[in-house]
Amino acid sequence: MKISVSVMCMDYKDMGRQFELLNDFTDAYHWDVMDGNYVPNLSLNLDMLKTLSPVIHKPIHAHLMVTRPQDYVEHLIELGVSEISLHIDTVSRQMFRLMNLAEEAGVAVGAVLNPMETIDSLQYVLGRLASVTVMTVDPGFAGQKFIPEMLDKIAALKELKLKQGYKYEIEVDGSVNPRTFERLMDAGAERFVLGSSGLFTLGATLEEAIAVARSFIPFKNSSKV
Ligand code: S6P
Ligand code: MG
Repeated sequence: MKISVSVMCMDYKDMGRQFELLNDFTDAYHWDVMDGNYVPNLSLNLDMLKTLSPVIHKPIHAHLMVTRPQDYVEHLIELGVSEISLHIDTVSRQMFRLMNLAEEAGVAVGAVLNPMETIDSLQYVLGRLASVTVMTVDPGFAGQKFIPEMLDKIAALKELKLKQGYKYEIEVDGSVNPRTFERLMDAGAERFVLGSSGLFTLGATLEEAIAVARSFIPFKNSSKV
């Protein structure tokens, strides 16, 4: 069970100090890249990643919400990310090429399923993937409404994983918060992306928000802060 904090939801005025606090809390950072084309929004870019890497002391998972992931993969490898997650509808003609590139550089590869997409399309890569991300909101924005139908998709991924002995971690992204956490965990989610509703809006300060998050995340409530 792991937590991945969504960097896109941080307070951009105060990032250095926030990373200091979050380094003790999170298992990884979730780095959303949006190109304004695949989704109608722009988010974190690669220059920001380069500037901030000295204060980031946990693995970085890049979530590519871009029309041309092939323009990003090599740069992300150079910038030292640990995992790159690709939306399956952007890689149907290049999944294996991009996966080989990343894996040969020692970078893990994940696949992301939008709410309307099914597990079947991953049939030929499930055995190689380090993670499968189930989007529990449509991609593009923080602060959206949870899509409960995704609980069945998570459960099906968990069943398949156990049956076939696959190694992928089941990640959930979108509206992961005190209202949804238990249902997601019961369905089989293993890695939880915490953004605005699951962390940053939970307290008046980030210290307070982390304390609240620790109280509802069963495997995080024993440590400090
Ligand atoms: C959404 C993006 C997510 C958000 C996160 C926001 O397109 O991929 O990673 O940053 O879901 O969290 P919340 O609690 O506002 O939904
Ligand atoms: Mg994301």
